[in-house]
Amino acid sequence: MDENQFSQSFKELLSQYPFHQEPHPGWLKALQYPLGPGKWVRPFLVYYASKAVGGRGDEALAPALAVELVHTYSLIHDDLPSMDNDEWRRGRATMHVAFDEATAILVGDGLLTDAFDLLADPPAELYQAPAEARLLMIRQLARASGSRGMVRGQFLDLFWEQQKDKNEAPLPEIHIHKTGRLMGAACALGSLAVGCYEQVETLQRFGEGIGLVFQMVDDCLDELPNTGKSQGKDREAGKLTYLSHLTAKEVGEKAQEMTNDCLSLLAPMGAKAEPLADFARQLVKRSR
Ligand code: GRG
Repeated sequence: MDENQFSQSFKELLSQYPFHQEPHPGWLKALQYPLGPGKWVRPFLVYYASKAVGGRGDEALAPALAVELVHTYSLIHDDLPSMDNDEWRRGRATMHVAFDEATAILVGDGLLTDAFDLLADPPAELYQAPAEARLLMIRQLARASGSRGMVRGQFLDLFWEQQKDKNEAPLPEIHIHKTGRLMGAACALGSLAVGCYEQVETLQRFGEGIGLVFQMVDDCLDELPNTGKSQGKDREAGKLTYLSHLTAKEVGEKAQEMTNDCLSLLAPMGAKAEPLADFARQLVKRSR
């Protein structure tokens, strides 16, 4: 399965979510609203990582959707008035604005929980990984997103936003958890999905590093218009970002340096890992 076929199949799979026979029409509309126009960075990380260890590509579909469900839940909850209070996401009104706060919380809860159902029991038409691989994928994703992963990062982010001396904030720690862990899990899941257990740790480290770079680039993009998100939101909220200490040019240079370190992790994997490496190179240069 090449990347166009993966993209097409992923799109179809996404449109079939939540795979229930007869969901309530209002609930169905709410569940599908936030899933549309993302960039699918994490699903593609799952796909390219699976290819890097010799997979066909189709093994990545269910885990890619699981990671995208967790990511989308995190965006919905992050946008809530009690968190980042954002009204614009993925080029449209945020979930709680388009619907209401209770629906946004419930949809987030639904997406998060369904991600693990999907890994445990993928739809029949998808590749069925062996039980051991499914268990390992569930554990990997749970640890990356739970209290020691992304949620911890979100807590630290909100905690430091309220402190007087934000300069003390451990920025890399916050972002490794908030953004890096899930990208690390995406890469690890790609490897687990095809039953390659030897490269899981390397790919996880690669994904986490790329996640940190992704966040650095995101901090710079926050200042630009037309990214699909609210412009200058982090600065206005008084958040400490990479731009609090460095110029955009310096952040860009640092991001490039860190990308090179991540890419060196892939070198022993040879040509099969080149598309994953290329994808990472594109992420540093992205403009949205
Ligand atoms: C609320 C539990 C909880 C966690 C929130 C991911 C996150 C943690 C908050 C989202 C806000 C944010 C700026 C996070 C940093 C990660 C990031 C850059 C997310 C946006 O990812 P993209 O650009 O989004 O891949 P799309 O919409 O393309 O999927």
